[in-house]
Amino acid sequence: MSTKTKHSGRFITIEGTEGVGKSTNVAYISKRIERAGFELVLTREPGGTVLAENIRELLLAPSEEKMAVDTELLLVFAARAQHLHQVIKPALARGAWVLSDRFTDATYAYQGFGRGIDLQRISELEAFVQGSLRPDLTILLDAPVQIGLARAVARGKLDRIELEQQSFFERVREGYHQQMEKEPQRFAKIDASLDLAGVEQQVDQLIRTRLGI
Ligand code: Z5A
Repeated sequence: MSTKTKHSGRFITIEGTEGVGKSTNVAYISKRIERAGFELVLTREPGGTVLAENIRELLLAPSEEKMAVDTELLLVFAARAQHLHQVIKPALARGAWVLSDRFTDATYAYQGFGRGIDLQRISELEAFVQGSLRPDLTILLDAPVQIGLARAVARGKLDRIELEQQSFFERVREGYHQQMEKEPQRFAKIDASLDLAGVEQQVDQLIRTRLGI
């Protein structure tokens, strides 16, 4: 199918706690967007460019030296600045759709609610790095923390952040809920505790109603 041109692209993000199925559903949503004939840039955070993927490795590799929470926050935003400059902004400017596996809501949830960093500080960095750019739609895959963690454990080795206590992820999930309450029009919540068919059915419905494809 030929790629349709549009005057302005759409910026879609997908969020949730560990193992809820972001990667699985990103693949499914991508196919739907491409089938509708739009150019799609599929990306992720932290990462999405060579430099930002290097920062991702620093963020996720278990290390003997404990990473200070402010270091973690600044690395996340350093990677994001590069990602926006190199990938997201140029794609949106040419009318492509961008689908990112995580974005700044993850920073509010993990660094803000999880690590306890002042949300106002995160909001200042968000304004500095992004200006007024925000996602058009954020899909929140929501499931009890234990379900996602069990899926992540079954899949294999855990990274530095995945090794956190369950209480950390409970705060992260609560953070996502609060973000959604602040901006209900931008968020769409999916019950990710269902089996894959049940989740895809909800995603299908969401794509039809919110994206019109
Ligand atoms: N982070 C941060 O702290 N601050 C920030 O600003 C940003 C990120 C942007 C990397 O994220 C880390 O960076 C993350 C937050 C932090 N924390 N950690 N660690 P990531 O997105 O790359 O990593 P992740 O959250 O750990 O994602 P994940 O473990 O890859 O999970 P997922 O993508 O949500 O799930 P999945 O791989 O699609 O599915 C997991 C398994 O479950 C897999 O075997 C599937 O086949 C299975 N699955 C999926 N859906 C289902 C259903 N419905 N039923 C049964 N089984 C299922």
